[in-house]
Amino acid sequence: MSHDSWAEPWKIKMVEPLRMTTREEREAAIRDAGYNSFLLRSDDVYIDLLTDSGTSAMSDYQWAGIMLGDEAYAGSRSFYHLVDAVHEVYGYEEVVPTHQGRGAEHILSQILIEPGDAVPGNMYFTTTRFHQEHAGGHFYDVIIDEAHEPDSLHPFKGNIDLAKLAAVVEEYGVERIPYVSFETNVNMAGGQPASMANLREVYEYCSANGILVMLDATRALENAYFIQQREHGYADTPIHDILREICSYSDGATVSSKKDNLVNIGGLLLLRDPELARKARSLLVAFEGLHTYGGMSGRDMEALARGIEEMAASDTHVRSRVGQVEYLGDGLIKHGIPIVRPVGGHAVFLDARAILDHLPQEHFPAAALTAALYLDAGVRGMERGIVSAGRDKETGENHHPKLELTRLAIPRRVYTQSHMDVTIESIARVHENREDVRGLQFTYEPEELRFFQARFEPVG
Ligand code: PLI
Repeated sequence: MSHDSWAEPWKIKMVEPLRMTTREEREAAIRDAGYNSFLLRSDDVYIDLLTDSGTSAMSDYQWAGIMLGDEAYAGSRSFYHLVDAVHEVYGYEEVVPTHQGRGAEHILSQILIEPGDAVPGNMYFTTTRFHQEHAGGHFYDVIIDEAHEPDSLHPFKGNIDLAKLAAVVEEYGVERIPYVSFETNVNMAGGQPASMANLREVYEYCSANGILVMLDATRALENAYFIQQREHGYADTPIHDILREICSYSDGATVSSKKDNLVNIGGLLLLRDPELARKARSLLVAFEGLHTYGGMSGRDMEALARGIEEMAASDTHVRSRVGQVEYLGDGLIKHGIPIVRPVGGHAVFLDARAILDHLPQEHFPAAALTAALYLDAGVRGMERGIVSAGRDKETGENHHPKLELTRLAIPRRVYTQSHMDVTIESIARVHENREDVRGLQFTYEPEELRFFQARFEPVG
């Protein structure tokens, strides 16, 4: 069946009521949360766009799998179903299950990175860089310059700049580069894809130099969709085949299954080399769980196997998923609100630096905008700017990312078009009154991944 709309290829079978709050209640809630949206109670949130991670609605087929999950400690039938689904959809031979994405990042970093190594990657992700640095590595951003420009309409802002990569290789030598960390649909850049041509070129360069390429395939499905829409020669290729080709240009991948894979918990470390997989499993039993569950229950693995099958079974799912994100983004553009363009795959990113141009970056414009948005109508977003970027491990100075963004991430199969309309109206109101938004300052700054638990107060 073909139609022009991105309309959902599903209907609603069960609903979860939402609590509506008053402005006074929201004022108290955000103050109690130290102006950090991570510290709000979900009962105080109307439309929760904090993250698309672990917030998907599962299908009836997945929920049926929850009842059928095999809870055997070792050799669970659900694990073997998961292995089959990964072989079919991603194509990696070795499947190492983990409790979530950062579990896979931890194991991968520990088996490959030696202190003093360099790990080039296309923009950092918070937990990924944490584990690379925790293992003694030094992260180098080798994404193309356009990724740092909110207004650049480059269709593949997730691409790696080969000259930047070659410069790191030149400086360190191949023996000090355990792998290139290549994220699909780069989260911190605004949900921006890499092109197939770039994936292929990076893999060819690395293979020729004996350097591994490890994908962060957390949102590879959404990347595959953009390749189909934007890259010459892929318009008629099914998503399933594009996804397989993306993975073919890598030696392994980490996956947070809480995104593309349509489950609420789970992760994967996927490899080709059996020896590397042996090392991973050897650490897995200490940090995650036995190699046939890795921190997931049998029912989690059953739902995950089914989620992986379902996401790639037809092109309509991802089209509708990204279609809804684009609907929100296009609505904001129509109201003249500065956002990162092109609209990303999993979220719309408000350009807080442009919207609150009366605030210096030291007063955390993206965090302030996120709090102001919650106050207006109970819509919860997330800071993705200087607070998330944290401090340099060596100098202790704040990183100053060029992108100072408030992210509105859309859970999969959860909200309706009218929820998106309410969100657009609320942001337009906040934008109208943007002069009134005050900056924030820390009252508590955690040492690691500070954005999660930091507390603030208004400046002045
Ligand atoms: O939250 P985890 O541990 O399952 O996955 C960590 C993780 C790894 N890579 C990428 C690209 C992510 O986006 C990611 C988690 N993202 C979160 C929680 C988010 O809100 O975007």
